[in-house]
Amino acid sequence: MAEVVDIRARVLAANEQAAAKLRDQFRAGAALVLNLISSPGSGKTTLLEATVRALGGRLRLAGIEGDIATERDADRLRALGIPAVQILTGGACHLDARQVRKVMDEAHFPAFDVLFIENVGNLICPTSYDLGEDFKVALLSVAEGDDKPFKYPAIFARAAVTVITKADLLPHVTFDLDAVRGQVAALNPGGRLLVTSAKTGEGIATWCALIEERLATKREAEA
Ligand SMILES: Nc1nc2c(ncn2[C@@H]2O[C@H](COP(=O)(O)OP(=O)(O)OP(=O)(O)O)[C@@H](O)[C@H]2O)c(=O)[nH]1
Ligand SMILES: [Mg+2]
Repeated sequence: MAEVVDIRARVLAANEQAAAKLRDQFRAGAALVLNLISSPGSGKTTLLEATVRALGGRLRLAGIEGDIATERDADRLRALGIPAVQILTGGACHLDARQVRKVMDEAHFPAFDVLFIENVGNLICPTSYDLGEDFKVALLSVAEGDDKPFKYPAIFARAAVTVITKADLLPHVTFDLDAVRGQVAALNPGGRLLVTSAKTGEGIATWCALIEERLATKREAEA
């Protein structure tokens, strides 16, 4: 058991080193980087599609998509005209910083203002792996149940922003939004919570404004 813990600690330490290098690289490029984490099907790629439609004309956006199989998500972003690279993890349930560095170093990745890294869909493994991002974004769709923040506390405690998705479905599902607000506030008092629907457009302008504000703040801090 002690050996397992030791190996895990070493893997995470190596990841931290790679993430620190990535963070330096992103800072040098004056770019903002978001790491999106949620269960499969919560609406990560759909939110990114809405974001590209809203912000693509103003900012240079790019995507890295993590999945077990298929290029589907990267294809969806490329179809909207932004550069996107698919990382296939070969079964692993999360992206790691080394994989992101490989994309940055080898793919002749074009310069960007904002990079969205969509992690492999689940609320558990991606939480521990720093990808050099500025902040993590946890997504929770209203169809998943209003008990999830307390059941998966690590991600909701670490994500600077929680995005509730599919708000258009609220009339059709049992989901106590106030209860979720309370759980997220308890786990992460400094965090933001946004309510969105990619279908109706609710909350998308607020989400895009948050991205623009965080990018401006980062650039001012580095200037
Ligand atoms: N009603 C409704 N459906 C949505 C919304 N956003 C996404 N969906 C649907 O939810 C399903 C999953 O959306 P995706 O964006 O592919 O989810 P994802 O989190 O990227 O999924 P993985 O990459 O597989 O983890 C699709 O059928 C979307 O059309 C929304 O705001 N409202
Ligand atoms: Mg997706």
